[in-house]
Amino acid sequence: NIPLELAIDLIGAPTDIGAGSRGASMGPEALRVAGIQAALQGRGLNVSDLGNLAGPANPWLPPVNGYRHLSEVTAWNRTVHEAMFQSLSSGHLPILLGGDHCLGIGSISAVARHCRQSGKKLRVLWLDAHADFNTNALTPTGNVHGMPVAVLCGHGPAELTGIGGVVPAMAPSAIRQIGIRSVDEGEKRFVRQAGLEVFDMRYIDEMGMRHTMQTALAGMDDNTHLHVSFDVDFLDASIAPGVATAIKGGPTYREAQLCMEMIADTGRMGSLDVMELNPALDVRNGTAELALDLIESLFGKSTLMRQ
Ligand code: B3U
Ligand code: MN
Ligand code: MN
Repeated sequence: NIPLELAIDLIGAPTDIGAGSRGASMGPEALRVAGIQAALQGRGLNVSDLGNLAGPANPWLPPVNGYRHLSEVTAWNRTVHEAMFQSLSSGHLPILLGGDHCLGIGSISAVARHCRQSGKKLRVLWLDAHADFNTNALTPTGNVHGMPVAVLCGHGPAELTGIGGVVPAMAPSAIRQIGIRSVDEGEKRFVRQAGLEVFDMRYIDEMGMRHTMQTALAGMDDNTHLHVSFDVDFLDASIAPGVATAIKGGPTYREAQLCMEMIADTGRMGSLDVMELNPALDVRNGTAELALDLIESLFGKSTLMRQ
């Protein structure tokens, strides 16, 4: 379903500036060591590794006004935004190698800007254990990786909500959250108030991954740009230890594979974030290898029987 002449750009964002543990800064290199470029090239795709973006170091300071490292988070997100937007403008499919999930702000604001410019409809799939819908008033930690969805929907500091030039960068109705199982109390109320469409683990348990994905992907057409924001802590903690906040009760290997395969079947994925991979907490790079296995499925590895 993915055209073979498609050019893919790998963009490394080696920072843990929005996280509560150090180590996601090593995520891009772990995915390279796992062989991401060769694996996707082996699928007949034309893959360029654009190397790593640069940004401020992590000063590891306590939150100020409910945000940790706001100026550094802003600098990284501006850089990510420009790199993602440039790749999309060239007609390429960018894969952002995170990096913690605060960088979803820069990434998805760029995708939204590209969609406005090209007249495409935006659909975002947010694969995550967390809703990432905190604000500085609601957050228990001050870590901005718990806030990107709220910021993209216009709730947050002006230096972050304004990164794409239009506030809000996207409407809550453009996003589908899948795999959610750890949401803070105030955050829960805010998710409901905003009307986010959430397919939490209770929903997946009751309805199954197949129905979940059919519903989450419904209503897309040839003019839809599908962005996948894959927080590796989406996966069950027992199969993916290499993340800062591993949460039990997540999708199994088979459920995650089906999720990725059904995304591939749409043929509409135009950009991807792979976030929160933390090699400092991983075991022999196994979580990076698992993430790569699933990324290959996003590009149609397992759909040989369908063409
Ligand atoms: N909701 C918590 C925890 C969290 C969110 N995202 C991650 N952790 N990775 C918070 O800090 O906002
Ligand atoms: Mn996340
Ligand atoms: Mn998460």
